[in-house]
Amino acid sequence: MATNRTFTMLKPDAVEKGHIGAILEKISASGFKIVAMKLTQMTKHDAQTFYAIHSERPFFGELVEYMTRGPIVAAILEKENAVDDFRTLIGATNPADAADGTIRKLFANSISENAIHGSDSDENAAIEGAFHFSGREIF
Ligand code: IDP
Ligand code: MG
Repeated sequence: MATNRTFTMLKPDAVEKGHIGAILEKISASGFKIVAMKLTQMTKHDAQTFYAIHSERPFFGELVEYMTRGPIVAAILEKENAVDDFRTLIGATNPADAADGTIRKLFANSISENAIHGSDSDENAAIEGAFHFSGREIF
């Protein structure tokens, strides 16, 4: 069943380059309401847990280093068909393959440092949102 929420992180490369404002503007202009948001920094344990599904992949160590090297913006977003529409808005994992106008096409440099995260299913949106936010912060 489709829900109306997804979870996102503006990743360390996007924050380092000063793109928080421009990316949030694009998210808002695309019809997403920000339900919860914070600037935070993931610990190594956080990143290993969040990306546990990729733990056997050759890039896992690089991914954990990248995601912990500086602040991120974590947010929960609301919109009809949120998960699928947000994946469309951010574009393909590799910015070289991302469609024109997508956030990764505009703000990402490489498949590893690709500016932004978007949940890939309703189930993962709920898990990832709960990972970063307590119920008190959301409601
Ligand atoms: P997604 O973020 O588009 O859902 P995933 O395949 O779930 O892509 O990968 C999670 C993250 O791991 C990517 O966003 C990217 O930061 C990193 N990553 C994915 N594939 C590679 C790769 O081949 N080399 C290096 N980093 C990668
Ligand atoms: Mg993914």
